[in-house]
Amino acid sequence: MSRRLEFLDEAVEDIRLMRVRGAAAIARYAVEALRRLAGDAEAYNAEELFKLLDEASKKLLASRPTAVSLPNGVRFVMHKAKKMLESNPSLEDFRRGFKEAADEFIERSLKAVERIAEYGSRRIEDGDILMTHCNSSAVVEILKKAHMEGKSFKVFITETRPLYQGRITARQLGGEGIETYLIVDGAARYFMNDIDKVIVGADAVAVNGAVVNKIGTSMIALAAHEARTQFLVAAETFKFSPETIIGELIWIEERGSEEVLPSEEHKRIPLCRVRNPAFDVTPPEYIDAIITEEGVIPPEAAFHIMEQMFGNLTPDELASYKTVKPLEESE
Ligand code: RI2
Repeated sequence: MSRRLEFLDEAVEDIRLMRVRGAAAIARYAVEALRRLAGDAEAYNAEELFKLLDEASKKLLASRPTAVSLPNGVRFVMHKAKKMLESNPSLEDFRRGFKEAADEFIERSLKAVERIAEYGSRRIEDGDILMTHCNSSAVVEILKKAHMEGKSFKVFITETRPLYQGRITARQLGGEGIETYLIVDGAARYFMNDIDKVIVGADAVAVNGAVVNKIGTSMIALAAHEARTQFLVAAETFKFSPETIIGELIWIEERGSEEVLPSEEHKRIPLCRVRNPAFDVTPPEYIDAIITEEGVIPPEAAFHIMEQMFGNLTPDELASYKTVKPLEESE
């Protein structure tokens, strides 16, 4: 196997095994991997390099299926690459152009989170008791900004089984001097009457405004709805899924059973299968607002955001560079 493919396989494995995780982070990581390939790969001409990038894109898209930021990131650079090819560029110009496109995506992604922090922090009030689920960089940045602005608030964090990303959130917020309570996922409703606002991240937003996020999010949204607690989602516009406009569904990743039950113990329990979906879907009627870098919108406005972002793409282009069925699905 060539060095180029080894490097790519490592990037795919980093995402698949969640050594790199979080919807925004995996998109930037995949685009960074393509950028590196565009710089390093041996090719005779731009067309050959495009083919290598295209193959690599497909491998990266097979790493994790749900976070739509990943295909949107890949689509962003690959469509620019395709456009460049039309003018028969030299290999060097193509390499340079591709690297610029990758830098543009990464910069936009980071800027979007900054803007979201700005808008989102305005929704946090002094004295608020908040709740969050899993670990979202967009949510953490909102809370850091509100804290820097001198607002005082506390955050309930669900531990987020099976992988306990809630602990990462607690560490990050605690490191900033923000007071937190770590609770088991099942305690979300128990505390909901004390909560002013729930704020979570997103892996994908569908055309009807439904939000795909870490498993358990929809139960928390349901409890928030029942208690009339505000439910906010922080999502960059590249988490919006253009494929859903043309009727495609968002794949819900189902991960291995050992994340839930170690295999040694599993062997000792007869007739027990483990199901481990990583995400669920929160319907738009449980969501008060989605905080994007374009503004704070009602979920019903998702279509307009998509029109703005992807309106220039043909259905074929929308259908290209999709995530694909996971490499490994548990029974
Ligand atoms: P940011 C995470 O998925 C969580 O579901 C989190 O809410 C979402 O990505 C968004 O994260 P995972 O990678 O992009 O832990 O806001 O499965 O960082």
